[in-house]
Amino acid sequence: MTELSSREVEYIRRHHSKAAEDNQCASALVKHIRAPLPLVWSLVRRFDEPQKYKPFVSRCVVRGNLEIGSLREVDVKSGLPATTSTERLEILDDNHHILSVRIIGGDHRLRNYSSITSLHPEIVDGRPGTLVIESFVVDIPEGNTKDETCYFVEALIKCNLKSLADVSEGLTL
Ligand code: A9S
Repeated sequence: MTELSSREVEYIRRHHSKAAEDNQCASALVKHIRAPLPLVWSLVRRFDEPQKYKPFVSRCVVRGNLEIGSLREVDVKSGLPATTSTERLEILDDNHHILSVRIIGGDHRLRNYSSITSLHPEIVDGRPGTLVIESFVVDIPEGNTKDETCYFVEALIKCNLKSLADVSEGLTL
């Protein structure tokens, strides 16, 4: 991962500061997207349709409407070490463009997983762009090391952010 700029470090400190316990791992990933923030946010904010950009999601059902505490049942595609995940909407802030989701169940091994995604406007090559920062905290599963867990989750988030960039940039004229 490239070095973080002081601006990115400041955003992480302000919005993502979550200390990890000894039995947890925590990290943050950054993605610069060549698309305007409102477009990128319109995809990220859809707690009910993560499949709009997440490549591993095959289906998602939300009970009730989009409010803090809403739960979604996410079905993931075959070939992954899980089939379902139950996730709770923790933060959906349309003013500061912050989404936070906590995984509360599922047949996978990510216990006490929570993530925060924040969007920040920037200019890239003289055009409106979006800096996306996604951080997470998760328990280290029994039998795995901190490094293995961090590597596994970071790889998945990198795929999600790459896909978010591809979809957003593909929608940008
Ligand atoms: O979906 C996300 O935003 C992030 C992650 C790490 C999701 C991971 C996942 O959905 C799998 C892709 C199925 C991998 C869950 C909940 C558990 C996994 O093992």
